[in-house]
Amino acid sequence: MTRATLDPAKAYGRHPLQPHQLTDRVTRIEDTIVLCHLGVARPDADDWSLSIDGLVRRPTRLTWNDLMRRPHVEITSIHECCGSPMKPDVPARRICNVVWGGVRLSDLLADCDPEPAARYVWSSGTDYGVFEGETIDAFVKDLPLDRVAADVLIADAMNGLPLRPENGYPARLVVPGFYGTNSVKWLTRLTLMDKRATGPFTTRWYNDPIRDGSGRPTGATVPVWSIAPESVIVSPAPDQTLPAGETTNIWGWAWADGGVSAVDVNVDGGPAVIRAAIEPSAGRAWQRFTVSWRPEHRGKCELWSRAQSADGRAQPDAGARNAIHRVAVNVV
Ligand SMILES: Nc1nc2c(c(=O)[nH]1)N[C@H]1C(S)=C(S)[C@@H](COP(=O)(O)O)O[C@H]1N2
Ligand SMILES: [Mo]
Repeated sequence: MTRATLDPAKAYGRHPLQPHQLTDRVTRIEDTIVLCHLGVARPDADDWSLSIDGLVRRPTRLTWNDLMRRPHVEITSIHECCGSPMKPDVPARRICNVVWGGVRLSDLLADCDPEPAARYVWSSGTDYGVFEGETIDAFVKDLPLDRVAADVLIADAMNGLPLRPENGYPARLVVPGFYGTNSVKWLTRLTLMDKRATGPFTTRWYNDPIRDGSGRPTGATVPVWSIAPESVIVSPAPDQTLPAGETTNIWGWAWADGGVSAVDVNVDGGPAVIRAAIEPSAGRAWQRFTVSWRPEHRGKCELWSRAQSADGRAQPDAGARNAIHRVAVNVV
């Protein structure tokens, strides 16, 4: 296939909503985040194909029509950009919750007969250019092969509509539960390999330092794959005025790869927390939490929420991309 044109061939992103504006359970398409490191590629569906090769006994190439003929599923999932790979300590809060439509990668891989030595799936997009001074032939990411069975998709739709160019039209990878960076847009090639991908987006960038108990880097790193527990307070909004003595609902969204088991909310700056009511984890979607609160003392007050993942991790106070979200309100 011919190389996609890039328009414009420079980084492009959108981050339309702040946490207090995330009132919809499913984020409207025009409100979703967008992140393109190398510009928006514009491949034609007629010209598009997806090759699956590497450690497989039957390499294959799918056209757009081949993909369309496959059974499609829908998965509602949190979609989160982890923020700048150079700033793993800064919460970007670029999040939305969308319905992906597409074909299960596990179905496609079964036809290719992977070899036992295969452990990772390398995924390439057609975009290219320069990022952080480095010339990039193609945006290449990877994921563990054993994750594919869960619900990895070759997606061609978002919220029931064809993908927009900036979201990866005609088709992209979606790895629900992993940070957005792993979901390669304008996907054209999947390669099964026995080691991690060698390009800069999997070696130089998107590997977080592991710190010891006192916060010092150990020298070891962990790939930016699995989404850490996180929560945002949607209501009240920052600087909102709340009447003293009246009950108000504090609510927001919480999520983590594997689901959230608890959310604690703090309303008075002290150590005490209120355990929020939280809806049960449903697939990959974010979960609504609620606390009812009757403020007594007039003045400024800071609220925060802390989510705990089903596997027992909790949001840190600060210094991490999933640090707790604080909202200052005025009680009058
Ligand atoms: N081919 C390609 N895929 C890509 C990117 C990219 O620059 N090129 N950006 C990644 C990043 S960092 C994120 S957060 C998500 C964003 O997906 P969206 O723009 O559809 O929200 O796409 C990922 N997939
Ligand atoms: Mo991202």
